[in-house]
Amino acid sequence: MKMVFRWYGEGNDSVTLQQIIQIPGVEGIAWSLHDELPGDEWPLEKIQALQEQVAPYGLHLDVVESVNIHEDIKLGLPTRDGYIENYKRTLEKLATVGVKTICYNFMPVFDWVRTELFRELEDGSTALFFEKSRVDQMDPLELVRKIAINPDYSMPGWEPERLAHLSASFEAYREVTEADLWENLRYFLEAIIPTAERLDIKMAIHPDDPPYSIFGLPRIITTRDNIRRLLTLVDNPYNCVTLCSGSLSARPDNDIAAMVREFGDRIPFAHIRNIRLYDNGDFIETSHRAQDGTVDICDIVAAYHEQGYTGYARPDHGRHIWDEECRPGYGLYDRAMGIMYLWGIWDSLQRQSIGRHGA
Ligand code: DNO
Repeated sequence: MKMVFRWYGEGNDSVTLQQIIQIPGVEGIAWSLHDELPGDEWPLEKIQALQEQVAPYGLHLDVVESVNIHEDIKLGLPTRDGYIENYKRTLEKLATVGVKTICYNFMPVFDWVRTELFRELEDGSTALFFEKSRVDQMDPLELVRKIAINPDYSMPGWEPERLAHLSASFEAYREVTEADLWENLRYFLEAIIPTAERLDIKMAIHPDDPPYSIFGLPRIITTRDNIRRLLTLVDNPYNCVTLCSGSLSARPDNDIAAMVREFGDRIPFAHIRNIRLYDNGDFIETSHRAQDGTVDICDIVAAYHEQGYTGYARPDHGRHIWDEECRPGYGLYDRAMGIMYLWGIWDSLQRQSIGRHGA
């Protein structure tokens, strides 16, 4: 298991590279050029500038999270071919600094969705929260209208300055079904995977978060069956998945450890975090410790260990603790503790297996 830490870049992140190297066992950052828009071809100079900035810390740049996909590709519009060419050229440039894995997602309009970013837990810390009934009952266009009149109605991702873009996107997706989205994903993968293979870069799709349709938008990377379908859609070792335990666990029928055991070497990147899922479908993010949530982190790490996992892993969203001011879910303290928890499980499994083999 090769541990990395997500870093948003100087000026964009409250965490510094100096702090990251002080977390035991972290060898690289999961990074991106956050000011590039989906569909843009990334400038080599900017990639190299980041490389120079990070080099003194001895951290590698093997994992990019994310190179985002332009909506026209997800919508299957004729303009997609130009954006796919840009994507390929970006891959070529990333290969020059040694990138090995790219995390991306194929979620229409939104990336992860939450209803609150700072919901208080019993211990006074705060964390990202999803209130299912609120999202289920929401008519997205009605919400757009409401926020335009009164910004107090807005939710994360629904800020007043995004409203025009949101209503246009909902309009564009009105006729797009899950079957269409699968077809558009296939088209993208068929175009991109030969380039990725030649460059030795694994394309690792991130599951949808939460893993079901919301606001009437199709979502397809949601279950074990659908991940199986994704991997056979273009059956090539470079077509892979970022197995995100927290995202997938918002469905009680998703058994993450079983997925690790089944998908094995098609998981070049593991996001490991816990959530507490309630019976009504709401969920809140918790510490990484198994007992604090409903996700059996111990079994998940054991499943990776059984595989002799050599891919990349990172802790995922953390709580906001000790008065830290940070990007929602991306503070230093709770994620650093998460890493130590993951190493604790891993190292003791390692000791046991060495002991067993030695005996
Ligand atoms: C949430 C992340 C996601 C992920 C993208 C990948 O914090 O796990 O935003 O980076 O879905 O494209």
